[in-house]
Amino acid sequence: METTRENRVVVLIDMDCFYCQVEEKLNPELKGKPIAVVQYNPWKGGGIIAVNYVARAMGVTRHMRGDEAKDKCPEIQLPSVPCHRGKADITKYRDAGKEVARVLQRFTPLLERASIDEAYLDITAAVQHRLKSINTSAISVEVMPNTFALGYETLAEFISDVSRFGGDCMEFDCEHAMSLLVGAWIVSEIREAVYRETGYQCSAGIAHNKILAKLVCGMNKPNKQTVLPKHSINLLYKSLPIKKVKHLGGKFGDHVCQVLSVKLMGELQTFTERELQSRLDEKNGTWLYNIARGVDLEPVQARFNPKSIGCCKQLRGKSALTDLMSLKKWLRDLGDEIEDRLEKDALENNRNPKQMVVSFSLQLSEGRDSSSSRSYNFAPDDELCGEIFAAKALELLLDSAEGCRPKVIFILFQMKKLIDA
Ligand code: TTP
Ligand code: CA
Ligand code: CA
Repeated sequence: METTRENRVVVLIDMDCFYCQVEEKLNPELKGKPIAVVQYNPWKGGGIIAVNYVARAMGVTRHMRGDEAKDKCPEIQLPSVPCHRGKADITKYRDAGKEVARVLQRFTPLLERASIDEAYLDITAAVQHRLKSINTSAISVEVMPNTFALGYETLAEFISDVSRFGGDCMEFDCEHAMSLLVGAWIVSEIREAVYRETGYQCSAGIAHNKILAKLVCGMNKPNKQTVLPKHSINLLYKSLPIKKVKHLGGKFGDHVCQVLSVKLMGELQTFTERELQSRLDEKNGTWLYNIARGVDLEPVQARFNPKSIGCCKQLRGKSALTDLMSLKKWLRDLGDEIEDRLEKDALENNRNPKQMVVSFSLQLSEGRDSSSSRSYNFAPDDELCGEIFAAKALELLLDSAEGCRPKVIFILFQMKKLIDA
């Protein structure tokens, strides 16, 4: 098979109710019970950020307060995210995410971690290798439990379609569908290895590019995987809101919907590439034209470690910082947190940052905010410690506030250009 960028087998693995699974592993008594993980803020029992599937079945959802969850489900357990320096400390979840990624990494060098609990894998090479060594009649429902194919009632129907069409149908890219099936078989084995070695369950989406793999990953959960054959893309797009697609969830997506007066992915197919280019711009027009046809050429990047290390603090409403003392305190806390994480990163990955970017939002008057961002390149003799980070950040912040007394509502520290120490 040709390995063009159009015929890859790309997978998104996403952990099921991740923070809950981490808590259940640390405290096995929680297993099988309804649980939700809450964020530190004690108001009304804390904000829920993860809900396990037992609790979901009882009507508990993310964004409820802990107290509401208790109303819905009195026996629910609510472990909370630990707190350090006045903010959430997610070290244990981050470490668990890394533990999973280390297992995934064994199956392909093309692994791209996308968030704390997600990674893309390009397994095209592994699929081709297996296709050479097996008789395709070995592909059966039994070798890939909990697998679904979009557009089919059962996986067996998809398998039988793939064997029947044998490449004589225009719409049906049989060769690629076969690769996806073999991909699903391999992904079953990958997920099994993750479970065996870490105790965590995950779900997966299997398609020919990142955007589509991500779209179908969440369709069957937990502990399940979903294949998207190319010929089912239009079925998916018929009812899929544009805003659900990666890169279209934010302002750009709003702009697209407004300029073109559309809401669903399927509606985009009525526009020519030229039309899209003239209503948006050349680059975005082409990108949209392609994705409207299920084409996304972005490769899976081999990347285990994040490109930058950052931490932030929202200080909305009453917690907005108005005096220099409390501003200094928060900058120092964030600086110290970054120092800890950089130390860990230096130990694990032998990297040091060459640049620091500080972003912040200031409230100028009621309802009027301004955001800005300043960077500082470390000098060779700068010490990489919280005190220095905080001092530099304060300089940058005061400099951009131009003498007026700032009311700070958001601070973000990012360490960039992480290069071998
Ligand atoms: P998600 O993958 O969005 O959700 P999930 O893993 O809890 O559940 P699902 O089975 O539906 O995938 O997020 C991963 C973890 O990130 C989640 O367990 C908690 C954390 N998280 C937050 O801290 N804040 C948030 O707003 C979201 C969405 C997630
Ligand atoms: Ca998840
Ligand atoms: Ca996720």
